[in-house]
Amino acid sequence: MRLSVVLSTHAASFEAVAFKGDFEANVAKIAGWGFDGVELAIRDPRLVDADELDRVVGGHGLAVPAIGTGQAWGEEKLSFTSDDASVRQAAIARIKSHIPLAARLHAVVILGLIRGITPPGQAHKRSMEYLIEAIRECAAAAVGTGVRFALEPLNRYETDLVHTVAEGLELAERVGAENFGLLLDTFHMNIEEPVIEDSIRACGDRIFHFHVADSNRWYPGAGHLDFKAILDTLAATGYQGFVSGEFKPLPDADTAAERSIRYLRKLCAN
Ligand code: LER
Ligand code: MN
Repeated sequence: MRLSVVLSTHAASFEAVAFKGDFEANVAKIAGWGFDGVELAIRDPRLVDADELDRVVGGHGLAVPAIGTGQAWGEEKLSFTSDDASVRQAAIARIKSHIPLAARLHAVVILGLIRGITPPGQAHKRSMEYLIEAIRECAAAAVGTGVRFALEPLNRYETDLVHTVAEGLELAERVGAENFGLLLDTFHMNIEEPVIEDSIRACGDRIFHFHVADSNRWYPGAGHLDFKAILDTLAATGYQGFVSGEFKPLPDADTAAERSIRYLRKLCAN
């Protein structure tokens, strides 16, 4: 099993000095703990020097399995489902702008909170139509590049749009694009799925990426999820991608990362 961890790098951290300092130091630590990859949170790819990124990440022998895009919602409120057409267009343009970097890194582009939340007064059905239009446009723009998009079902406290794997699969059916699938996250699944393993099986080859956090969103092993059953089920689907740690930096980021890889490697060895 190939393991990665999310490097939640604020956009500013990718700029000039900070990028060369903190970013490289973090990448070196992640490689040192034995991870195979680093998942990058990138608000805007224009802020990233792709050559420098390649040098740092490749230099430490790490892959970049996925690019997270949620900061564009968190910091700029870009949303596929806004009631303002210019905001929807900006969100689509932002996601399309990730395609060249994702193609270069062979990374999946994550569609998480960029889907937004239904604005007051807008029907849920309308939001879903906007969401489908936006994903179709992004997916079409990536045809021939090898880039794939993964929408992440998120728990009900974060959005009103697509909480479960079943809803995600229905969306994938409606989008109808080969390069569109789902990102499953054990933290969200623990809240929304009746039986996590059944949902993993149902998603099968539509699993394009996978996040792990324990029930309390601490590192795997710190809560009550059955990671042995979850990861065995994931492997049985034929999933070849990365299992990416996305958890709270508690008791601190370094300890969490180190404990997570120790726990997951031991689990896989048994
Ligand atoms: C992002 O991968 C995620 O899981 C969300 O909970 C972020 O808000
Ligand atoms: Mn996640």
